[in-house]
Amino acid sequence: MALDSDTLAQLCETLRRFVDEQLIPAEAEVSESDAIPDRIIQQMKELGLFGLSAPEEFGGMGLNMEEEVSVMFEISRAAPAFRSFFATNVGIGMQGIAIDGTAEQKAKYLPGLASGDIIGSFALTEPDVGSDAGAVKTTARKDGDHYIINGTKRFITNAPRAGVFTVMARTDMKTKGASGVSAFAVEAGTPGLSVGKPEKKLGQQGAHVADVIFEDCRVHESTLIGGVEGQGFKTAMKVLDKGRLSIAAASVGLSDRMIDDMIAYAVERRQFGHSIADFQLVQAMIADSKADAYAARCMVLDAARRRDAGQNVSVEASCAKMFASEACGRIADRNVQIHGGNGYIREYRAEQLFRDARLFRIYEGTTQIQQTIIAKALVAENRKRIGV
Ligand code: COS
Repeated sequence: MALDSDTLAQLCETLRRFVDEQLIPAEAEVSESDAIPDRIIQQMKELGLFGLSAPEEFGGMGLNMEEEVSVMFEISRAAPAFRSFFATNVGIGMQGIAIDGTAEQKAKYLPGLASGDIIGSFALTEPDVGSDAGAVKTTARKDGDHYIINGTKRFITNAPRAGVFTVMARTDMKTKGASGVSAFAVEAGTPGLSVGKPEKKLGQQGAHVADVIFEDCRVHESTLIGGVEGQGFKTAMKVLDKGRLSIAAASVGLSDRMIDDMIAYAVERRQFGHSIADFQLVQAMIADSKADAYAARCMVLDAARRRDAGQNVSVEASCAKMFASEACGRIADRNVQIHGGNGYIREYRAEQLFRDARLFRIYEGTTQIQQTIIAKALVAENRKRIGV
């Protein structure tokens, strides 16, 4: 462990106060204005949130996975747009460089990513390439000691503010599959790289996604992550194994928050001469939510500990992401239900969190992709064992 248990407990306590005193009160403002206020971004930097997972030698906190998910449980009690603002630097926008980058690439980008002075984005998805991530159509053709990138990346979180993109592009045009894909660290402002308008979304206002367009974008071969062609898909999958645990932890944090909200409302709200918290049908929704959130928390912690112990956790990360995000969706729905008519009204947060939570079941791999990963791995393991 990078932190002793007292220091981790203190960090979590500080973040709990930050969430309760700063983030939750700002949710309505963020949702209405579709922007995170500068004062909050500054506080996030001061708290070290951008560098939670970056190695200490590059200015980060160097948290292991168990510590990182513990922090995510706390911070994710606030509306997910806040987490989204710094989480690409902790996860998918930074890990490609941190896991597979060359020493020069790490030295160049990790300090800025850890401090939050550079925002990192992960550019895998394309208009025609979503779940089938190995089918990347964006190309990077070798031209002397440069590559020329062409293609469009879609739904790229934090693209409008990114300083560096981890871009998956095909370097081997002879294969359509995953083995022909390479990863590049491409800086914003490189000629030929442009960012589209932020999309209007169902929820998570304040978190921005946009297209990233490459038109004859010329990058030096030193931008090839790890310096080896054909490794980009594997880099992306390693990044996503970790990212999925983080989304699972975010789902747990938001679940806990909504359980607090539903209980607070149920205790306060009176019908038929009683607080509705006294009615067993309402209690059933509270109890089911607690059991869902508790199970999800246990899964996330177990998978995180296994990862810290050096195990391959692709299956466990997918199980945790699938269960925790689906559980969060159920809890978001019950939260609206317990709030009754008020649950459908913007003034109460249940409506917003219901919309916000929906994305957890889609990004960083849909529930159906997690099912595929889990089943494929188990079937392959069985075949190997019996030798067929
Ligand atoms: N870690 C390291 N390597 C991995 C890996 C992982 N978690 N998962 C797969 N690989 C490797 C495989 O071992 C294989 O290597 P070899 O060719 O050397 O055997 C290679 O990558 C291709 O793997 P596979 O054949 O399983 O790839 P598929 O094309 O079948 O794709 C899925 C697998 C569907 C799981 C993948 O495309 C995926 O995760 N899709 C969802 C993408 C996603 O989450 N998008 C969200 C947007 S990003 S925010």
